[in-house]
Amino acid sequence: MAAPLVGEMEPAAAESVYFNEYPPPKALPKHEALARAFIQLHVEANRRVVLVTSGGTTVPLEAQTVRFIDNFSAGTRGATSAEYFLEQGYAVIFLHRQYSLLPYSRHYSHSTNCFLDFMDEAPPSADSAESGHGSIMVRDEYQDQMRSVLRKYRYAKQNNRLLLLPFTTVSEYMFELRSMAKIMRPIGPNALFYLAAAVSDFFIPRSRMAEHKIQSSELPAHLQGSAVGADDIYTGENEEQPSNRKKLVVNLDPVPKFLHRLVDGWAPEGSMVVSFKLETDPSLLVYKARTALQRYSHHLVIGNLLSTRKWEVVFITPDEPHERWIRVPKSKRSKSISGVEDQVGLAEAQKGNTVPLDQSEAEQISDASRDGIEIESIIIPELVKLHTKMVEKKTQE
Ligand code: 9Z3
Repeated sequence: MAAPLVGEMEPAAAESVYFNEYPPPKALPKHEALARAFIQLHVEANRRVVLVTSGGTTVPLEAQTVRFIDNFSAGTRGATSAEYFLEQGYAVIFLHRQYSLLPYSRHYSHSTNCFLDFMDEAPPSADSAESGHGSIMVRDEYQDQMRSVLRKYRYAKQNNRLLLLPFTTVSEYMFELRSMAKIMRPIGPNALFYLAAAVSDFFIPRSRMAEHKIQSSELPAHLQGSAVGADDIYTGENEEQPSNRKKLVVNLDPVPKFLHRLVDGWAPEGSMVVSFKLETDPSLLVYKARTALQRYSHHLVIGNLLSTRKWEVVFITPDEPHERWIRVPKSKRSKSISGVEDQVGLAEAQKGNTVPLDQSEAEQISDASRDGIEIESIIIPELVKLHTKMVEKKTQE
């Protein structure tokens, strides 16, 4: 009988197999020390702490990695949500894919919002006459927005409210998640897990991974050895029109689902765990989100479709109303190049469960952003209400 795949084992057994197979990330001891100090500070202040995971994960094809599989996530959901959690008084551990979007700097990074477009060179003043250069300044039309972002950023930094921890591969993500959850134990019910990272579902186990760069052409016999075996590269013999070009066939295993272990083992007693479910097919979203909630027995699944994720999400909860849609009102939707507005509403199973936004709330929110409302500005306050309820229940027990 073939040995079970790690993704098919009991959660605790899968944990030890998986974590024994990989070396922990080099940065882990440093991250753990930073997180311990961060948690200590916020336990003393009796402050709530949220672990936000954000961005994609890579799946290396080689141990000395030249090539990897990746996914679309830029970390917008995570970085934006972190800002709204900070606004709600939470301290945030931001476990993110390296080089994905970060809270606050996201407003001025990457090519869509390049920081250089916000700046200008002032004409030379009397003081700068010698050099002939004016100082660099923020353009008039961006002053207010940038001041507001800068103040919030500096507040978070100076008051130790935000801890940024990067990862790259799916296994680094797993190690970091496990460590952070355990380190957060002293926080108890004040801890919240907000798992927005797009974690790869498939990977190559370490035992089957090529050590060196996979070769695209045959090596002479005396150089063959540690490279990927001939079985993994085939020449297309069974094709109708055989080609001479090499193909690479990649055989991936399912990544073990560690949400069970997070909920039942790693996370603090009484803490709240929120996972995300991403689908592209509207007819599957609610079903898959409900199934995830039943399977892992946690507290909330936030479902979203790739094409409408900036305008609507669904809260799937164990308690009434079970399915609750959160939507940005049509007039306040931001523009999105990849989004498909026609698909808003298609995934709703039980019509009429949308959270109404009262007018003043909507106006307040829209002032904060030039391009319409960010859906996270609605998601986070709604989620904080649920967390508050849980915390209150736990403290009464
Ligand atoms: C999400 O569903 C996030 O909302 C997005 C955010 C990744 C869609 P962006 O970074 O996108 O703002 O561009 N995250 C979770 C996706 C995921 O991998 N969920 C797992 C699944 O669906 C469960 S943990 O099976």
